Amino acid sequence: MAEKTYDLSTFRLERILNKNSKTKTICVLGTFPSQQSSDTTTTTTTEPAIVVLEKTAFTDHDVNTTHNNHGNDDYDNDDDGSATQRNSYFSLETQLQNEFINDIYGNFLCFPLPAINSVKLNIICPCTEKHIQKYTSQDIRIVLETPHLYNTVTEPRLQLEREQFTLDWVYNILEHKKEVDRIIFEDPCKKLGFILLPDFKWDGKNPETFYAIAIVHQLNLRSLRSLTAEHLPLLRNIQTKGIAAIAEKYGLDETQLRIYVHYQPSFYHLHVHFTFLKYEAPGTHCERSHLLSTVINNIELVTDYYQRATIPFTIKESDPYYQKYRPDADTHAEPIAKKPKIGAD
Ligand code: M7G
Repeated sequence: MAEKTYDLSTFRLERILNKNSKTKTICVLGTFPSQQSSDTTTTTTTEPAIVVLEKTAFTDHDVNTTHNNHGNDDYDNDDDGSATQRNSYFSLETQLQNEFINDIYGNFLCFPLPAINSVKLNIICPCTEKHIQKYTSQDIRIVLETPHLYNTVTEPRLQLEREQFTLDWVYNILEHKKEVDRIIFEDPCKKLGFILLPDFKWDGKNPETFYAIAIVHQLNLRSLRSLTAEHLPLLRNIQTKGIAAIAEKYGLDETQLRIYVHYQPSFYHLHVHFTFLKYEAPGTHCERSHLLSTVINNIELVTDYYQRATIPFTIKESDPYYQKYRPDADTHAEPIAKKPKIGAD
């Protein structure tokens, strides 16, 4: 199948779903035209799309001034000896618009070269109602998922195909159909193996915002709730080999990495997040992220820890399932026989 291409000028905005001045992101809903061909005719329809724009973080290279010492040279010599055009804010080509200068204080707008002025852009097309919910700014609530709630509310929900995000992108990666050239490391073992690759959210370049995910080859592991002592070798393998691969390729030490799983995840195929510790990646708050080292330790101490634990997670107020997780919902009632006896000898 031919690779999809997008022409941003054909996008039609429907509404802004979310924007954040701190993370400098904006997320919009709209449509792209789509051509459908039959044997005789070609019709143009539209497909709903979410577009996420994010201003990228500065890199050390952006503020390089070494070329300024070489007079009129138009090119810098990179470490590998190749010549690249200057791409720093401090270059002749950068335009400065003077807002005001007051004594020692200057205020400007700066228009740098396009090469260092890129914006990261993610497209989800065609998107579903569930994607729209995920990307829409909404009030969230924290709920406590007991094992009983997991079995009676979460698990049945996961069984309903339509409630889940499709995992096709995951299988495309595991089957080497997509993102093959982006793979950082692969252990092909069906039981202990995984693929480590840059996350969708990372531009793949700036180490300050490093973000990779390890996707397990085992197909039956959904989330934290699936993990028992049987999976300790898999988890330790991801930890050890993931850390080694990242050190080799990106020069990041294990003490500079935040390695964790989300609960609840958006995608119910077990994967582990690796992010640069100094980077406040989305989803690193304590109500969602569980450090892999803690997960391993909890299971070492109690083999069925994640089947017995009450695990918090956040849910959007507008989510139809929110009411089922509320403390006053009758779905909380544990079968009497299973209730622990408090104070029993
Ligand atoms: P999650 O904890 O299930 O959900 O993590 P979250 O998105 O709410 O954090 C799934 C991770 O997979 C996220 O960090 C996504 O950015 C990443 N991801 C999602 N998709 C659709 C892709 C993809 O197509 N390719 C890659 N490389 N990463 C993806």
